[in-house]
Amino acid sequence: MIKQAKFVTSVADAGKLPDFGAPEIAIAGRSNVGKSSFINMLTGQGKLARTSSEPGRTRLINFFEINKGEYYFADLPGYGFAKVSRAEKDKWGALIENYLSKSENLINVFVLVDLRHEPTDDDKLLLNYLYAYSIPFTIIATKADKLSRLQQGKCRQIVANALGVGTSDVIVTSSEKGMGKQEVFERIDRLLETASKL
Ligand SMILES: Nc1nc2c(ncn2[C@@H]2O[C@H](COP(=O)(O)OP(=O)(O)OP(=O)(O)O)[C@@H](O)[C@H]2O)c(=O)[nH]1
Ligand SMILES: [Mg+2]
Repeated sequence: MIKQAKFVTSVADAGKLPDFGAPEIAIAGRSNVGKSSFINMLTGQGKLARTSSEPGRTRLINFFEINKGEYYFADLPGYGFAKVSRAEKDKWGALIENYLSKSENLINVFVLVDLRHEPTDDDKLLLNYLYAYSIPFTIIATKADKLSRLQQGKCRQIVANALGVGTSDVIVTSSEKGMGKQEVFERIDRLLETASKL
């Protein structure tokens, strides 16, 4: 459960990462996949993380404090957006990579993928990176409301196969409908419990 949430700070430079001394969960995924909407759904604050119909809007890492510092969300810039320059892509890529490799408090990366589409090469690149650095992750499929119940099941399997995880490892969500919230909170509780024992 999230009782309190607030925006804390934005970071454009991985050399200036904040250290809150509390567990951090990063929200990663392609541009427009629904990262900011997902944070808004979980916190119950529709306008906490800025969302946009224009892809590629979140260009910074935005940090959100949850439950008065119990843990933090790091909303990462979306990757794989075609309409930005090579230089800008490299800059975002470096920011994300630096964050993932340097963050002291990162306990898990929520990798968001659109349930309707096969994961892209960029998604697989991110997962390979997480495997290589032994960073634990959770696969979250978004925008389930755009599919029928039957299609949701089929697509869940396609996503899981493409990413080399079990079907039950893919949490199906819809920020529009508040779907999957319970499962996500259970996951977060387990992650925090594990982190507290380290
Ligand atoms: N139908 C539906 N639309 C969604 C859902 N989640 C997000 N959207 C829409 O998808 C678009 C992008 O959502 P954002 O939350 O801004 O996506 P983002 O991943 O934060 O995007 P960047 O910050 O640009 O990387 C917006 O128009 C949202 O309203 C969902 O669960 N269902
Ligand atoms: Mg965003």
